[in-house]
Amino acid sequence: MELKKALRWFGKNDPISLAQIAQTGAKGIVTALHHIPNGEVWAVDEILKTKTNIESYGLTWDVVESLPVSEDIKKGNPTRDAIIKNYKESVKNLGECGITTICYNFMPVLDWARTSLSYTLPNGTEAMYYQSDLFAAFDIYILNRPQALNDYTEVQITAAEAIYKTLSKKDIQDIAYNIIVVTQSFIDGAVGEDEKEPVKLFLELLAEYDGIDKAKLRENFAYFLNEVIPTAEKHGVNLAVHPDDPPFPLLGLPRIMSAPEDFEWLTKACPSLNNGITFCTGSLGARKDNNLPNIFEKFADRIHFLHLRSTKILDNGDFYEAEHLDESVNLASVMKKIIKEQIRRKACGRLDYNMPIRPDHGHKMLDDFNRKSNPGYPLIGRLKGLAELSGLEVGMRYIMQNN
Ligand code: CS2
Ligand code: MN
Repeated sequence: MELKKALRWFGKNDPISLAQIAQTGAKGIVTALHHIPNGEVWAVDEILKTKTNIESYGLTWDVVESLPVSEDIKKGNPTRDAIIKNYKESVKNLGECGITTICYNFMPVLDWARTSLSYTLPNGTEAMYYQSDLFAAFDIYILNRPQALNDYTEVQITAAEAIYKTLSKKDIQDIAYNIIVVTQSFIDGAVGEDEKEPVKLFLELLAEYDGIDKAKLRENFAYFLNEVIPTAEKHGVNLAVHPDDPPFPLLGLPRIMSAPEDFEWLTKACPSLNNGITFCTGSLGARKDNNLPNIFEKFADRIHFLHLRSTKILDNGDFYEAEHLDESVNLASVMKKIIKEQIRRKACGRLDYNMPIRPDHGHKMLDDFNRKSNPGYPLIGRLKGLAELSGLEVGMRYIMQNN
């Protein structure tokens, strides 16, 4: 028995090809139908085209990441029922094509957010970085978000102002690009470069959440789950919500999948085991109070997909994406629990015992600097992560079997 190791592929527009991924040791692919607009049905023939293409490289399509949840569903707009109907249709079609794990998120407006996509580490590799004061400077002085000043302390505002004063025009463009364009286009699949007036557009998107607090967002999430999960159950599909990244509220937006109490809520809102979690150690690990091995253990039976990497949190709360096995996260302990859960599921006859894992992001390194890639998804950096995680798995399995 071996965990299903996978890499993400962004479809035909991904500068990294399936042929390259096939050489990394990955057996599975995590992808989406990026060419289909949010909210529309994924038809069986479209799903099969991608599936056949993946299989022609000796790989399998193990996970959909993501089947995006439209903003209208998150906001609870009257149009949501029609979009949810399409979502259910896509879930059914995927199930019928044998693709039974679907990752998605319920983060308003943003997906993951970083202030830098290319922070240079001492050995010359590049990582993604989140600097709180710079993020606040973006919010208060670049976006000029109307409510921003109410969301920070005096100390934070002073620090943000000091940083803002040091920024060049190019820095300002870069940070707006990193936060707005990259995360927005991640939601749609590929990173575009010709976004018009991103700040204005972004402020409009944020303003649509006026009056939607944590309780309201949870209510809208529960509505979605109770509509979609019965369809997932019927077609043998597991849904796996991705945690908030970073796991705290940003830009006045509520975030509701950040910590164990949120997963507790998720479980109660819709108890079915098909209502599951993507256990992303990198996202959850950006909060010191999230104990990853404990969280895994508590929600193990509904973890359907794993993103493994570590996050290094600095004393002031800033963080960066460290090497996959960096000691800041106890991935060895997590791996042990994953293997235990796999064995437990198999013993009780569950078909979904083989939870797919992927290394999530990777550092940019070596030949990655000569090749285009989506932010966070360089080839060599992820290959390194995958190789390290595979080694950890083999070693851990050996120790568990021989003790
Ligand atoms: C991913 C997320 O790149 C990443 O950090 O883990 O973008 C993830 O794909 C989405 O949140 C899932 O909907
Ligand atoms: Mn992740």
